[in-house]
Order: sequence, then C-alpha cells, then structure tokens
Amino acid sequence: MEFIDLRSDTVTKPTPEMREAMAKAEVGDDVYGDDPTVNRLQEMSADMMGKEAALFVPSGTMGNLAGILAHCQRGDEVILGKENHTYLHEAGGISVLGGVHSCQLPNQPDGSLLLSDIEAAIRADDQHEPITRLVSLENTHNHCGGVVQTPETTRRIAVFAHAHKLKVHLDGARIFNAAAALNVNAKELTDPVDSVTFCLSKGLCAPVGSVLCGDKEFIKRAHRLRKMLGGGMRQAGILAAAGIIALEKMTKRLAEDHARAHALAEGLSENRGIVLDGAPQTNMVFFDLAPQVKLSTDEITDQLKSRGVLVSASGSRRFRLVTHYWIDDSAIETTVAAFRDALQ
Ligand code: TLP
Repeated sequence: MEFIDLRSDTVTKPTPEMREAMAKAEVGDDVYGDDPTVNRLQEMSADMMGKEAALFVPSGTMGNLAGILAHCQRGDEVILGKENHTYLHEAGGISVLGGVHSCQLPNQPDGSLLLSDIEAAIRADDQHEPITRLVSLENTHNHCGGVVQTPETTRRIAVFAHAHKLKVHLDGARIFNAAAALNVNAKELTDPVDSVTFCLSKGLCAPVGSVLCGDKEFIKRAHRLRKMLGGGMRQAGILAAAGIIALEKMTKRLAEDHARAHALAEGLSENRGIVLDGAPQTNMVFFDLAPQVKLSTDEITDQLKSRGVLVSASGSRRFRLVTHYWIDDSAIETTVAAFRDALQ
C-alpha cells in the first residue's frame, strides 16, 4: 500500500531530478575540501543566507550542535525557548557533548522570546554563575505550531542580544517555509543573526543534509567540530547534488504545501472530534482531540493507518500533520475523510 505520510516533512523522498543529479554528481574527498559539488552547495548556501561561509553537515541536529559549540565554551550558557527543538529533541547534545548550560525561557505564540525575559536571564559577572554567551532562536518554530517570526522580530532580538555582547544562532531548519509564508527573501530573516542552520532534507526533499552558515572564523571552528563529531564526509557531493536542486527549485514551491495545510485544516475543522490550534501559518497542522472523543491517540493512529494515512501524535491527545512535496490535493481529501470515519 502507498501511504499518505503526514508524520513529518522529513519523510520526503528525493525527486527524480535529484536522483539523476546525484547519479551524475562530480565528487571528491570533502574532508580535503576536494568535493566540487559540496563546495558549490556551500557557496550557494552562504550567499542565500547572506553569510561569509557555510558548512555542509549530515543533519539539523549536528548543524545546531556544531553551531552552538562554535559559539560557546564549556560552562557558557545559551538562552533559548523551552519549546525549541534544540532543547526538546536533540538529545541534550549541547550539554552532554559541549558542556553548555541552557537557560530555557517561555516561547511567545510566534515562537520568539521576550526581550524582558532575555534581559532577566543574562547572568551577572559572578563566579557562582555560568557565562551567558548566546541566544538561540528557531524559525519556523516547530513545537509552537510551525509559526513564523518576522524579520523585525528577529532583528529586535538580535540587536538587543548584540548590545549585551551575546551572539545569536538561528535554528532555521525550515527557514524557507518562513520566508515563503512571509513573502520575504530568506536573507531578511537571517541577516540579523550571527549563524543559522537550515535543512535540505525536510520540505526541500533532499535525502540527507543541513547547512550551517556564519562568518569565516565561525565556520572554521565549526569545521573542526564537525570532524570531532564524526560528521566529516568524503564523496558527499552525491548528497550535495540533491541539496543544490533543493535550493534552486524546491524553495520556490513551499507555498503549495502551505496552501494544502490550509485546506487540510479547513477540512478537519468540520470534524467535531477535532480542536484545531488555528489556521496553519506554514506546513504544519496541529490539533487536540475534543473531550468527547473516547479513542486514544494510538487507536486513532492505527485506524488511520488501516485507511492508508500515517500521522503522528505530538502529545497525549494531540496530533501534528505536516504537508510536503509528496502530498497532493487528493491526499488531503483522503485524510479528511479518514479522520471523519475514525472519529464518527
Ligand atoms: N524535526 C523533526 C523531529 O526531530 C521532531 C520533525 O519531524 O519535525 N530543528 C528543527 C526545528 C527540527 O524540526 C528538526 C527536526 C531539527 C532541528 C533536527 O533536524 P535533523 O532531524 O536533521 O537532525
């Protein structure tokens, strides 16, 4: 059975054009800096993010980890949202591997942080305390609902952080979704920050990889960290070739996924068993089960699976459905009907 897979946009498979480019990619040993396709991807990425340099890494998790470790020493502290992916879903790597302490602040509805909260979190110059070094943001914000922060919000936080001698990292795993939703160039969202990680293997369909961008000195430090973390890859041009198509082509079509997320939310809003968060801003639809629904999330997940639809829970009575390149209009209709049958 061919499933309609709404569990995440990480499930996207490479397009036929990507597979062809991968087969034909010119490659070399990237640990020697010899892979022309990786080098091209890195140059394109730096340019699109408005940064001096870029580094191809195997995953978003490694991009954030190498990025945060390139900004912080052991015993330093990063200020971030308590709903941020780096805090929730990266296995605590910044603390475990980097000795970086985290200070978690409440996220605002757009996923951002309040300046007053950041100000209150900045440590005094006191031997008892860790040293505040970095603010880490996330855009789009996954756990807050796939919501977007505007260039103005990002700039306000970055200017404030810089005034306090703090650096700013952005987990921009889905930065092109944010840019599409706001109808701005991605650079406008990344200009204010010192470093950004974005992912090629989510809604952009590449099979593997993320890119960390920043200034040359920062990327030099991150390069060493990537090696230390076991992320130095050899003929990675095979992967980068798909990444180049992701940047050239797939970044331009994300509004389609957002429109389908809208249609999905609209269809589900007629279901009395479902309490939607609100209209989706990007490609994620979040909802809770209404109190009268007696089935558990697991039972609903199984029922949908038997109807050919894969979904995943994001809480005890909560779901997240993610649209992407391989979800078409008829998949949306089938999904709405499957929920209607399961929750009738
Ligand atoms: N997110 C995945 C899961 O880990 C939850 C998903 O399905 O959404 N930053 C953000 C904002 C992310 O959403 C993710 C992946 C990452 C970083 C990590 O990327 P990978 O999976 O490439 O390490």
